[in-house]
Amino acid sequence: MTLKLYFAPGACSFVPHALLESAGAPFEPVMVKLHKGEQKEPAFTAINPRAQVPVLVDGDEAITQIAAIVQYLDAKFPEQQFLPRDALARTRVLETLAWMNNTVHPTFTHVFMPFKFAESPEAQAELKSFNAKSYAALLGEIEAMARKAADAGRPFWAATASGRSMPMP
Ligand SMILES: N[C@@H](CCC(=O)N[C@@H](CS)C(=O)NCC(=O)O)C(=O)O
Repeated sequence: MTLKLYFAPGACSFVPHALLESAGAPFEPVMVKLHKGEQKEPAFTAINPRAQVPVLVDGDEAITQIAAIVQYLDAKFPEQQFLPRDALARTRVLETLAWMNNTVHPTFTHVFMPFKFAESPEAQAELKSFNAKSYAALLGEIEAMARKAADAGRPFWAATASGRSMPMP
């Protein structure tokens, strides 16, 4: 059964999208136009009631949340070694992935979609400027991580078996 990935251009769904591409696995990419609100249409909420991409569909199963999808793809394509086999190295990748997913990404969302978190224009403006500062600090942390990896001659964060780096959301 062919895997299906519901994705949106420029969205965090690029993480499993890049993994599927690098695995060379046959999969069907299904584009969801977020700017047109397609994620809220019944055809999509029947697949993910939370109205978000990415969704990986394998047979009758619809899997959401990047951290879960990444671990599923790692189990499904073990030869790709998307995640390290060594327990500590694997945990470090998941630690960074969790932080990107639960801290960096939501901070970014507050900057670019403040209307999701407050109603009044004043509250939205404050959310935007406050989170822009937090986001700049987070980018600084990411830059430091990248520099540390480069100095150690390692690929940025996680390497796949093919030598490519695993992208983070
Ligand atoms: N924690 C979720 C985050 C998913 C998420 O925030 N997806 C965004 C795109 S980056 C989305 O679909 N947003 C729909 C919307 O803005 O209405 C995951 O790991 O999958």
